[in-house]
Amino acid sequence: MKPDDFEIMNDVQYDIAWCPGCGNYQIRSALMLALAELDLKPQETVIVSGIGQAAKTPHYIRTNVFNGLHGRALPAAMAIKAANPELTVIAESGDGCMYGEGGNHLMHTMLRNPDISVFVHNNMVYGLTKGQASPTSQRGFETLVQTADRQGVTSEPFNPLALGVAMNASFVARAFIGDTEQTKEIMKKAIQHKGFSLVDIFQPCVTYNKINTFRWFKNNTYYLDGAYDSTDRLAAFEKAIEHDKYPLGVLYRGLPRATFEENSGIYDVDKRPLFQRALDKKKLKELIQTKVSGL
Ligand SMILES: Cc1ncc(C[n+]2csc(CCOP(=O)(O)OP(=O)(O)O)c2C)c(N)n1
Ligand code: SF4
Ligand SMILES: [Mg+2]
Repeated sequence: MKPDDFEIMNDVQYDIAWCPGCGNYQIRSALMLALAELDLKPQETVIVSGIGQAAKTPHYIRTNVFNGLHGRALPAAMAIKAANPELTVIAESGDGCMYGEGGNHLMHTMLRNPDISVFVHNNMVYGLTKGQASPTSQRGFETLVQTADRQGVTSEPFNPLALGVAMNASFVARAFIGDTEQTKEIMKKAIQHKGFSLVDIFQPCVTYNKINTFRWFKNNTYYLDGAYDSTDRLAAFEKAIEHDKYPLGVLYRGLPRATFEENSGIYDVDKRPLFQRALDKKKLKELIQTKVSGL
């Protein structure tokens, strides 16, 4: 496949509603490249999102799309994968959507280990709603709500990678979209990984975050070197809490384990995806009646 096979503008023409210079453009490009290089077909790929600037990404890529409520991408992504394991399922949203409103879903999805990839556009701000602090905003970050006279944001920033390692998420990585090539490579590894994968992607919001700019991310990140052992969980935790400079690359890979789809029992006997099976209405009715009468 070629990246152009994922170009939605070949089918429909509309404006992309992101500011000029927004990091989301490169994330879109990196993802289209990753999908093409993995030879995935648009019709076999689903991108699921919530609400926000980042969550618009699937609208601008030619694949299947499910756009859920704010913070609710992951239950939908998990259900889609369970109903049709043949699909490649990617959930994509912002730091506010995945780590704030959707934080509880993130935690439990990590534990359940569905074979999906989660790409979080982390610009350390709520972009869509015009610049409020997000869970990953840094201490001292000033907004119209977290004002200068109150020293801006006063709480500790949410650490998605430390959470991932603590929850034994099966793949935990960080990328910086100033480097499209490396981001694409990390995305490919995440998609190919069997089980849940989280990639936190540093992405500047040029309009509402004048602190964490392209230059800031470049000066405050470094790549893990070839000697780093991503299967060492304690080393991964140490890397996850580094903040003098933030490490980029695959921080952690857990031991191979069963996915949510495998554990659910749906495919123990019948290997066909759920959507190919005829619905047994009588059985369903009986099941509902048992549940209702048990209330
Ligand atoms: C239940 C609910 N709460 C709040 C909102 C308002 N809202 C929409 S997007 C958003 C934050 C988006 O921030 P983020 O996920 O970081 O995405 P970004 O725009 O920065 O890419 C909020 C609070 C909403 N749509 N629904
Ligand atoms: S407000 Fe920020 S995140 Fe949203 S499109 Fe503009 S630069 Fe991008
Ligand atoms: Mg954001």
